[in-house]
Amino acid sequence: MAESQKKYSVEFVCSAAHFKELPAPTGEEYAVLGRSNVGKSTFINHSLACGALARVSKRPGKTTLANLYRLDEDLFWVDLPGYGYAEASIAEKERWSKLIADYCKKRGNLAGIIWLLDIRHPGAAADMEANEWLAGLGRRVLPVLTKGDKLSRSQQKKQVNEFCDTFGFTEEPVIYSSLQHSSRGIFWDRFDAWRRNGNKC
Ligand SMILES: Nc1nc2c(ncn2[C@@H]2O[C@H](COP(=O)(O)OP(=O)(O)OP(=O)(O)O)[C@@H](O)[C@H]2O)c(=O)[nH]1
Ligand SMILES: [Mg+2]
Repeated sequence: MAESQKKYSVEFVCSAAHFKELPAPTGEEYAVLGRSNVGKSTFINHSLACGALARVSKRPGKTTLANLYRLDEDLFWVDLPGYGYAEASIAEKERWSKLIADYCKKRGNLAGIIWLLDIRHPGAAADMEANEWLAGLGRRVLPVLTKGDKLSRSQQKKQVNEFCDTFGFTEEPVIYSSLQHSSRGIFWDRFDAWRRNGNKC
């Protein structure tokens, strides 16, 4: 894919505060999961070159609903609220956790989880907890390290090794930066291969 080219014509489908509010599953769906403020919504906007479709904020806790996007007839992505945001009210945190857990466990057409991790913070407590939970879930997971532009090449390499050691990744995770056009092509090559691999099983 040419770096500047749009891969899909993305449209927003709907938002859900609770699992049962999601539309009936159709096609193949992928969730974008990660700690609050890791860059999930930014990643969606940038990788899909869809402007500011997903709402972004400097402050954590911006995405509070599951937002469903249609990429093409049979392909959907879901932007989820972040986990690990300590400042939200107890009630809100409980709703987010339940929405994430219900969605990841029960969604019938969930084909895989794109798991975003901040490249600067391998082994953050909330991610360690998520890692255990994901291992028990048995879904396919594609780890992506965000905010790559915050580190030099040599620091990136060091962090990638650290992530592989900490989480036992067998393949080096993709490094993403919403400030670098080249990230798009690198990510889509990996995603398409991962998707094809899953569809073979
Ligand atoms: N430098 C840099 N900043 C980024 C990158 N990705 C995201 N950010 C910034 O990180 C902040 C959080 O981004 P969001 O996309 O709102 O993060 P989120 O994970 O959706 O956050 P919640 O919805 O609150 O869970 C924003 O200020 C973004 O501009 C990146 O690749 N590089
Ligand atoms: Mg968000």
